Amino acid sequence: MKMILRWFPKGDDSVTLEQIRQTPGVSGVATCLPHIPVGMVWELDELRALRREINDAGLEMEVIESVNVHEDIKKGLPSRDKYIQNYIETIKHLSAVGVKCLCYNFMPVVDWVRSDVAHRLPDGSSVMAYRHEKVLSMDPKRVADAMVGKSMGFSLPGWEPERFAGMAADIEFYRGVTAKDYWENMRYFLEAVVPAAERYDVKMAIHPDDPPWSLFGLPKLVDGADNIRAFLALCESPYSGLTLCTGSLGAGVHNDIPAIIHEFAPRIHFTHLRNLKHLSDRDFDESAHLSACGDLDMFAIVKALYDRGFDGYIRPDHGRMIWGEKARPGYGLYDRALGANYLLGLWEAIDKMSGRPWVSRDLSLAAAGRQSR
Ligand code: DNO
Repeated sequence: MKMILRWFPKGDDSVTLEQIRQTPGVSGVATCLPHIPVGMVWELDELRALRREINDAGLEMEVIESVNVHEDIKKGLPSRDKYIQNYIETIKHLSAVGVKCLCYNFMPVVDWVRSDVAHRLPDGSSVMAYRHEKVLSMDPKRVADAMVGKSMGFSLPGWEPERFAGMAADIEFYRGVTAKDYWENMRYFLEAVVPAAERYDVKMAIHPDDPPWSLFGLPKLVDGADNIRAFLALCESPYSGLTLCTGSLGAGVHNDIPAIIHEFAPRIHFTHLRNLKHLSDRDFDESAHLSACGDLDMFAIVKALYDRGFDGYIRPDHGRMIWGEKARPGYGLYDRALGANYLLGLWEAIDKMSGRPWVSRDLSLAAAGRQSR
């Protein structure tokens, strides 16, 4: 298992690589090239420069989050083949710079959705929040404006401005797309891309839909155990796997995350661990990582990963904004660093009590790797 943190390059992050390196137990970052328009090839020289910057800071770049999937692929348009070829070329380049895991999603038009990205809690911290009726009362453009408007001047991953122009027309387009068509478009993409992922040894890890229910009449794909099972059956290769995002799946009160881990463990390559507190079945506030702060039992989640021999990547997901920090919503330093060390503490305790400790070996290897650079 490797603990990593998400980091945004090109000066678009308040958190520095040096701060990440000083966070105990963190060996690398999940990163991206956000300025490259969706559908275009990520060129090798840019990737090499990014890796150099990260390695020079003593960190690894083994995970990319995300290479977004062009809407024409999700829509199944004839132009999709050109974008699929570009996606494959990007995978080849990622492999050449040592990337091992690629997180992506297949959500149509909009990525994750919140009604508020800076909801104040009584203790003065702020979190991202979701109020179902409020989201339903707005069109996606207004949701986007509300989210981006409170994002402290940082870009929001998945809410790139390039999406906004075509949003209304895209949503209209999907009115004519059945769930069956959408699954077929997904299959077409996987059948083309996964052989390349195998060839270049890059594990694909689809991110669940967030929240895990349909919005604005759009199709949903990865929202719980049944659809995860159906998704993984579309392409049996271990290179077509999952990003297990506890916050996304956990927003669905029907989802039993430890059971999902037990069932799909060999296909889980990346995990986003965070907690949330429901106000109703469809309303929630994100919360601090601790089990006591939300509805998810983080001990049971980490234990399930441990028991199934998880050896992929974990990152603490969205933290609260605390201690006066000004950062991209969900991606400040302080609460994610607390989260990382809480999760590592759980892992170490479970590990030591198991009688077959791995953690000391993993962490000392990570430390040794850094010293040798
Ligand atoms: C939000 C993130 C998502 C995620 C993508 C993966 O904070 O969890 O934007 O990165 O859905 O493709």
